Amino acid sequence: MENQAPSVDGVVGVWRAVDASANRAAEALRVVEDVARFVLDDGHSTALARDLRHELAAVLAGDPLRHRCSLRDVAGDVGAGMRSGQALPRASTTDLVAANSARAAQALRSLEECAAVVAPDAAHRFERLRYGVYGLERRILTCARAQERLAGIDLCVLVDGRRDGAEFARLVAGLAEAGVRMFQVRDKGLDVPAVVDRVRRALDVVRARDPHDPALVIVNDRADVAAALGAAGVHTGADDMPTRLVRRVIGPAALSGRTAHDVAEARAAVADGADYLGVGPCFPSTTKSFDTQAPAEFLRAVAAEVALPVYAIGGITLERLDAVAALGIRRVAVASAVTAAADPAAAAAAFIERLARLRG
Ligand code: 3NM
Repeated sequence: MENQAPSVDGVVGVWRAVDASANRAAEALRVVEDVARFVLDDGHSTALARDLRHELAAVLAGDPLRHRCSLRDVAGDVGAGMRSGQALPRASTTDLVAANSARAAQALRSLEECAAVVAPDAAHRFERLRYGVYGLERRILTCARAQERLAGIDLCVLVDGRRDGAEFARLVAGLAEAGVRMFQVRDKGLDVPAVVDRVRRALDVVRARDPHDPALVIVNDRADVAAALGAAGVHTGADDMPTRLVRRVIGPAALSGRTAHDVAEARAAVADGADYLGVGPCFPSTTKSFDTQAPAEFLRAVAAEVALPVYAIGGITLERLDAVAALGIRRVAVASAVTAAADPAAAAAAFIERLARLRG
């Protein structure tokens, strides 16, 4: 059979589908934007959602799509008032984001298909918007999930390998006893077998202490070691494996932490799917040397813009916590102020207590 142009009735129907999908997409994007803005305090995702909504409005305002509502016929809509048997669950904020992202993406797919018939020039713009929604959803859900997983974990202690494995295990045990819920095993002087040994020991200690909810053991640099031993995650920086590749190694569930030294690195880490950020160096550090310190504007900007958990790092001491908090950062990653203290467990406990008070 020859290809035939759609009948007049068919075209009217396509226009009605365009009209309905346009409304659905705009409404769903507005819900996502509102949740990002008012529930999650996620400034960057809010701006991205608003950009998508504005782009949609711009496409819909052009010819011929701006005439779409002239064919609207609510009374004649066979689907109006139908109740679906099962709505998507809305038990949490993330369910709300997932449901409305799905709604926006479906509506945009319908717009794209229908526009191919009545407004072909617009079809590819709907397609681009749909991909924008996929990215936005991943971003919001990653931030929300990371906030949930790191809730109440304001202190990360960077532990070196000590003189031997037994001394290392004693240090970790003492710190876990003092309430430390997140460790990063970091010792640039250790070879890989020694890193494996220390990570294994740290995991044994935290799992023995609390099998149901063990403290997090994060491995510095080595995604392969973290994945092989089932550690909670890996922490990388600009000289290590890119964040997107880290995810391939550690899988979807483990945490991927990333150090950022400027706003561009912080944005890239978020876009690439990091779960938390380390930002610094905030102060001169005896553990790692730097030519310059992180400017306060950078730290403030990251705290304001990034919805992921953010840990200030570099020369953090108890006395400097107020200065860090004044920048809007409530979490810290600390090495020497804990591990070089005469009593590391007491030092860690003091950090935990002060950080809890700062949170109020
Ligand atoms: N990374 P301390 S600062 C490992 O800014 C590390 O990227 C930093 O140790 C960064 O608490 C730092 O002893 C050292 O200063 C943290």
